[in-house]
Amino acid sequence: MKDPRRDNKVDIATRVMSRNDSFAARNHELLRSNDILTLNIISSPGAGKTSLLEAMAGFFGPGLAVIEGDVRTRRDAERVEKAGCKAYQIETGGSCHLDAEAVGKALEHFDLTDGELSILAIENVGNLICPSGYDLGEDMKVGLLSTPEGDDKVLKYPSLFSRIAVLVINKTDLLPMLDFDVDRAVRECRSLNPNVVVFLMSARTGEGVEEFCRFLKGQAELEE
Ligand SMILES: Nc1nc2c(ncn2[C@@H]2O[C@H](COP(=O)(O)OP(=O)(O)OP(=O)(O)O)[C@@H](O)[C@H]2O)c(=O)[nH]1
Ligand SMILES: [Mg+2]
Repeated sequence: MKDPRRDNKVDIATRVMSRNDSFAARNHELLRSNDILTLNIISSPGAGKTSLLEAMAGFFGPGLAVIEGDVRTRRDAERVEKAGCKAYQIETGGSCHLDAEAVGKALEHFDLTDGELSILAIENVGNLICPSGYDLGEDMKVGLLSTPEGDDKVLKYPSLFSRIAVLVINKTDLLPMLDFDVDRAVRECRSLNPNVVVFLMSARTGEGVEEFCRFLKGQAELEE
């Protein structure tokens, strides 16, 4: 028997996603036409997204702009501004992910046309599930996995780890205290996603940050 309630849910979900996709396409076109490489950075809460952005601000300076996504507070935008680059905070008010419409509105707060900006990083709300399904108009999704979370997480959250272009394993300075098996996490990510590019990093000590930034610089130049 047909279940009208179920059909209704499927219909609504399809409409929400196609609405999001049309805003995402608009964002993508706007950013591409201004030669800006855009990253959608996704991880669980506390994996080190903002710490990485603070370190990236030291490398890119005003060539980097950041859109921050959190349920509440401007704390992350304040940290990134203090580190030296322009930031705009989206407070979702409860939603566990950013959507392309909110990012489109946030883009109005930046001058995209002055030629100074080459990289836009969007820090998504800390969550390994919900953000992975929403295209924001980015060129690449960057997934962060921090060592205290455990090396088993990749296959437990395949919707994220199968979609990322780059895997950053952060908090490598803690490896001597943990049983995190880097090879296992990388192998399992490659089993879902053979072309993923991997960086080992400690946003705390700075290890691996420059290598990651040089990779992004290369990507930004390639895309121009
Ligand atoms: N030991 C160590 N600590 C780190 C590293 N990177 C970040 N941290 C610490 O981890 C904690 C969380 O870092 P954040 O950068 O705020 O993490 P986040 O992913 O932005 O967190 P949310 O925005 O809340 O999801 C802070 O206390 C950081 O100092 C690292 O490489 N090594
Ligand atoms: Mg943060």
